[in-house]
Amino acid sequence: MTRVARLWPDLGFSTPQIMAVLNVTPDSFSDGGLLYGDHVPLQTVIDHAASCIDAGATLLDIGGESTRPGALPVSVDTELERVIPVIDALAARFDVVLSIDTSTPQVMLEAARRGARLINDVRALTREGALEAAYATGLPVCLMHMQGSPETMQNNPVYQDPVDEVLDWLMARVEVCINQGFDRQQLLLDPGFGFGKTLAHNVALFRNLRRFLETGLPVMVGVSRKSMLGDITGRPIEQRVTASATAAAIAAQSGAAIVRVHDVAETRDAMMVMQTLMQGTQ
Ligand code: 7PJ
Repeated sequence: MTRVARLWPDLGFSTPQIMAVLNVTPDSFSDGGLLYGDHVPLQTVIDHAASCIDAGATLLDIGGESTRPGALPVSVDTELERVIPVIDALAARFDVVLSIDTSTPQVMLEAARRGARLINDVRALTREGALEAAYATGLPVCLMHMQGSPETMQNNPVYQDPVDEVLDWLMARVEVCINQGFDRQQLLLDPGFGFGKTLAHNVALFRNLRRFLETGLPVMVGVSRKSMLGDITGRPIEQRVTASATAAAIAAQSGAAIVRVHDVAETRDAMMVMQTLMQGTQ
């Protein structure tokens, strides 16, 4: 409980927060593994983190297991080798919230020990031992929805009603967490854009963010550079910055507590303009 208190007063959520993505995988879909520690010195990661913080990020999301469509799981040791040096380096230098993007119990425990203050799990604590490990850390957890697994999730995802189904599934996970002993205030929800969803499913979820907000839990949105934005604009990944900033600003304006992005400066500008010009218009 004390660690929950450490997180939320820092951030408040009175205004939407920007979470910068720091991938330390060799096969991240969006940046081609730009920050992979095996090829790139730790200093490069530190410099990138510093520039994200300068640009307005208040959370950094550190992930060592790629979840791109088609990606295969990595070993626990590989994941630890990728993320722990980065967490150590960033925790020693920066006072922002470090988030560990993992589904692996051992990584949750070790990252928490090294100073991570949020667990971001695209599998919503379904991996064996993850629920117990996350609970043991005392940290807040973002529960994300995914249909299927990264290997196969984009092979013809099907829903009767994506909004009802994603929300029901997430609320069932909330229930499991609460039965485990979690405080409701430790939990965040994320519809999981692009994780086993067609463009139509993603659009339906985005247009109905309100339904997720009605749970009273903070909502995280990650659409940065994703293929749904490629589907809308016809642009390849490296040309999706404007689309990403626009979508993040709309998510923030719609009530998202955290937007998870690659392009922090552009997102901040879009959010500020949207916030200023639309204040009181809804
Ligand atoms: C998300 C994520 C997301 C949360 C990734 C990518 C793919 N975590 N991790 N939400 N996406 N909570 O960076 O595009 O949407 S990995």
